[in-house]
Amino acid sequence: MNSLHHPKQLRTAWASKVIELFAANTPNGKKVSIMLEEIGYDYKVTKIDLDKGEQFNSDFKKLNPLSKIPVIIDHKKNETIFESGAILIYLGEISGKFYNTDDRLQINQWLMAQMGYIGPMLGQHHQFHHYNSGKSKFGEDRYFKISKKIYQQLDERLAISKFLSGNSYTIADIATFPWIARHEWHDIGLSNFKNLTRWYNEISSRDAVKKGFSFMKENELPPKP
Ligand SMILES: N[C@@H](CCC(=O)N[C@@H](CS)C(=O)NCC(=O)O)C(=O)O
Repeated sequence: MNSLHHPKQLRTAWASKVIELFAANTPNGKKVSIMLEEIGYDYKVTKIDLDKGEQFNSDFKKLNPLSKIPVIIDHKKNETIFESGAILIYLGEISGKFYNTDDRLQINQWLMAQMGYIGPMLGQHHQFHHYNSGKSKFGEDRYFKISKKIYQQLDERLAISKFLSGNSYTIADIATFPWIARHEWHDIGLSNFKNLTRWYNEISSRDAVKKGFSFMKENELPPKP
């Protein structure tokens, strides 16, 4: 991380960028870059190299005591926010976009479902199936089964609703999309889930999503179902 004590010349280069995003190229990082693109905010990205353990550096721990990305600093308001769901809510509130006051009960439910269930379970599936296959049959079977169930449940929801929380695209979709975009790792077959695929393709085609998705790797696109 190189951003907490910037040399003067660097500071002026991004001083006009109000939001600073500390992230890595992961689904949780992409949620925030996609949201920042969607609301059209100017932002600066500071990469935290998780493989090198930069999340445990004392400077970063001051921003997030839990040592996890993403974190944002809103330099204009002098606010530091960690936890991707809290960041999306904050950006939704200050921009007035994708977090409609009338729909908040529905949006909050689907956002919390992503934060407490969909993300953590698919994350465990990544650990057992993608990164460490062969090490624990119990872990592999358990999270494969739960991940398939999540695909099924999202497909059923999207059979009766255009987006997760209703008719509008919201921060609940923005939070969930980058996790489904790891479908190639999941080996579940996204294309077998018609409604989830329709939702995924529609979100993938948004310009802001394409831009936010490639925030750390030029031309990286959401993989096709
Ligand atoms: N609930 C947190 C989860 C954040 C999280 O797990 N971030 C991962 C990368 S996607 C991380 O920083 N891992 C580094 C570590 O745990 O050491 C959020 O949504 O912001």
